[in-house]
Amino acid sequence: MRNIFFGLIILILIIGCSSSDNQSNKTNEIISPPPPAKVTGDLKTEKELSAQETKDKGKLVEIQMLDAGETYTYEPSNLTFKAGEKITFKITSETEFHTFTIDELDIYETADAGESYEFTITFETAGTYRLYCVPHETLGMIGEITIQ
Ligand SMILES: [Cu+2]
Repeated sequence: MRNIFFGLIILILIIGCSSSDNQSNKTNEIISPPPPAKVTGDLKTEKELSAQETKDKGKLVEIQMLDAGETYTYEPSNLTFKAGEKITFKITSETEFHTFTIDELDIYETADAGESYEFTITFETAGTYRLYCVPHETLGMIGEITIQ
């Protein structure tokens, strides 16, 4: 009699546990929201702002300013854009200070060793512009930006 009683209780426990497991799994599947990209309200506002900023920055173009092995180059060094196109450049210096200089457009931007710097330019006038690095121009650190 006792054995039957305990057996019943164990059976009830097993059924109870498994059914509650099923239920919780189902519930999780239904109401589990996608993980939020950012958790707090403040950060969400920041995210919205940065999305707006990104929109206003136009197209992102990354340029590596390389200097390893005494070879000084922009990568890429030749770029073509359309007149009126807004470009945000992200320049990154490898291990030395470099500049992103275009005399005709009065552009002089710099990045310290190992650092990146972002700036936005809207190219208004078609033409071919000579890009160079002030300290490394004579070492061949030059490029060309063509605006069509
Ligand atoms: Cu340089």
